[in-house]
Amino acid sequence: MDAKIDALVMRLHEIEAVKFGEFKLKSGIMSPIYVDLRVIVSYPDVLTAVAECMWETLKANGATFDNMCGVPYTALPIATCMSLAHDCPMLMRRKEVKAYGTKKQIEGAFEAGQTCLCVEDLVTSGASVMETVEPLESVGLKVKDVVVLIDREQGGEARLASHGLRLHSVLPLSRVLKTLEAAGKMSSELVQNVKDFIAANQTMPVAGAEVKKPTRMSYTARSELTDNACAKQLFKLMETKKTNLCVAADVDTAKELLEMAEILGPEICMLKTHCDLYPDFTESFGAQLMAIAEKHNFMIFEDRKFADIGNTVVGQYSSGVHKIADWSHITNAHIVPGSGIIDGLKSVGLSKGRGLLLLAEMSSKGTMAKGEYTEAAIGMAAQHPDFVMGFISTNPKAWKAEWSKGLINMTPGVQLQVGGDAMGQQYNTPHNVIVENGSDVIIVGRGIYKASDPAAAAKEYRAAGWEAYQTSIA
Ligand code: S5P
Repeated sequence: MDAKIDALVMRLHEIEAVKFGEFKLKSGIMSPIYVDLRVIVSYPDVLTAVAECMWETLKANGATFDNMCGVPYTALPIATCMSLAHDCPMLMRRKEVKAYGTKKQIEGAFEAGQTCLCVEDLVTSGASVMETVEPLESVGLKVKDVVVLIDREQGGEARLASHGLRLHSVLPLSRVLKTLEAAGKMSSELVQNVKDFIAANQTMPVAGAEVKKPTRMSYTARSELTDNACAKQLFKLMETKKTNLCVAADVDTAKELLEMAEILGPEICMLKTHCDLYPDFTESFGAQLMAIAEKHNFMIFEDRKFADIGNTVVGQYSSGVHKIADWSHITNAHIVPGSGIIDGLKSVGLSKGRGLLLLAEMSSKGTMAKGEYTEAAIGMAAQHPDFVMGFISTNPKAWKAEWSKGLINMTPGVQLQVGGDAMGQQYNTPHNVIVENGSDVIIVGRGIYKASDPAAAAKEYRAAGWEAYQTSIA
């Protein structure tokens, strides 16, 4: 089996299903490793070997099951090969079933109570496996075992174990590295580089790591501590809807924004807009977006980043082309002009029940918003508890100055992997943002709206953000 697995690793490298270098992932993050197993369908010898190694791993580990179901799409041909070679019935999960559709989510012949094996090509956090396990369980099937070809060793096994699932992997990523290094395909420096990347991108706390005592108050408890109407509504909404995900839908047109709002509405607590991006902005935009927000129960945050003197921002907030105060529950401001900017915005927004976020820190490399500047923002927020609802921040847990627990922290620069883009944006994971850095809301842009399936990506971020909140709650 060992020689067979080594040979498979070499073939995967040859056909570039596993590549090393500097890869810009679709999400914008730079990664030293790229695994794309979709290509194996074009190499029948590889597909056969993958299916055989997965089957042998299952049998060696004593897994038993009545039927199997692949996670769409890459694992479908793998499951089909195993099914045919070993005469084991297969089921299929439909990926595109709408909540209101009449089509079945699980296709095939089965009986409730049977045990179904879940087949996946690659596991990172375990979130996409859960998207197949949940519908299988909802039709009465039992899922005990999950088999994958490659485990990226980023926390997927622990996450699946927390749902009572046993992960069988043919190739933990460290095994891939070991084989390729021994064959002279990777330098020891490159191996270390990949190991560092994996260590920095854990999606679950690493076993054996020191477990920090939870310190967080629940969102519900904090809704009692704020004077601001928007903050109260948002804290309660997050708890009841079970989401702390804000999507930054930086799409090109108002039309696309409204479409995204409809699609992502069920997953989010807030939608962040940049209305000056839309060439097709019209007077009716606000009313249309408000109707969608009401329907799906989320709040609107126009990320205007006001930065002028009080007198000027009054007009910028209330009138002009965009009339932001009429439709956006929340907006934000830099404190660079001094607290007069808050007075100006408050004179427009307070009577409308709006909330203001101060930019206390920023996610971009080289930001000047740190140290004394951040402390000044905390001080200004304390002067306006009725209107200032919280901060844009990146590491509120490390702040020296005290801030009221009624103030809410929202963090941009979030993706499922640590990294950055070519223009200074820096990304952190939902777990780090919420648990390690003490923020409340994850703001995710390209990680969701650039994904091939934004709704599925939003589900994944929502689950990661909520899981992080729950692990940190007192
Ligand atoms: O410090 C900040 C503050 C904000 S509001 N850094 C940010 O990136 N943002 C916004 O968050 C930014 O304008 C964009 O809309 C979003 C991040 O998008 P992403 O595509 O990088 O996730």
